[in-house]
Amino acid sequence: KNGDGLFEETKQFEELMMMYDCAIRQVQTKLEILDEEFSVRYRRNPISSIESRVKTPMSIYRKLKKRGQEISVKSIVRNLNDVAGVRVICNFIDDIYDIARMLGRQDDLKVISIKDYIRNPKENGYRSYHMIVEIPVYFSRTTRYMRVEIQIRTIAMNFWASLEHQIRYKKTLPGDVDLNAISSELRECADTIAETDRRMLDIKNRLAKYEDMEED
Ligand code: 0O2
Repeated sequence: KNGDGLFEETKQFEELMMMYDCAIRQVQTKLEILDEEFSVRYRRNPISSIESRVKTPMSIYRKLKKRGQEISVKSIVRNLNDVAGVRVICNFIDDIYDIARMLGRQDDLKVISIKDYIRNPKENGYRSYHMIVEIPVYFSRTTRYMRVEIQIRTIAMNFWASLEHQIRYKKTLPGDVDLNAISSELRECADTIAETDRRMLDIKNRLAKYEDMEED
């Protein structure tokens, strides 16, 4: 490409990243509104925290390259669903499904796909609820329908996924590190965490019944 072509592509890339950033902010606001309403209505917060990020140019490049896809602005829009990512950390498992249902009901948000790794955990023990959604973002001259990946998980699932992610992306581990042993131990931790999440939910539900009686 000549210099002008590169300039145009860079400008478009910069604009696209700005658009993904705006899409993230809209999804984040939707989530904050749901949490706020919940806290007034039920005196508790389903969302513990929200983390979001726009994928870095390097990691966009690596993903396209790995899949053998074209490296261009058009290709990013067409092929990647997770350039904009929002992670919602909930206290309890049923909060995850409540949030997912409430989001899915919103008229301006289109659910493109759902992967429920809580009902169907991955082989390694990974649990999380993934939604790819598309939302309109209104700019000065155009309306763009932007895709956002939303990962919803409990605090405990997030704790597990962070450590597993760190280990997975460690490029150089000393030769004497037994990866199989680590994997099976992680798997056990995932099961323990899932069991604990279920028990915590059960305790919460038992307490909620008691609170209802007090209010009556
Ligand atoms: P990174 O480095 O976190 O960005 P898709 O992205 O939908 O085209 P895929 O892989 O089928 O492709 O989607 P999936 O299964 O919904 O996973 C998307 C993201 O979920 C991953 O992004 C991770 O962030 C997270 N994830 C999925 N599986 C695991 C897992 O086993 N362990 C951990 N720690 N995270 C997981 P990336 O781009 O793969 O990685």
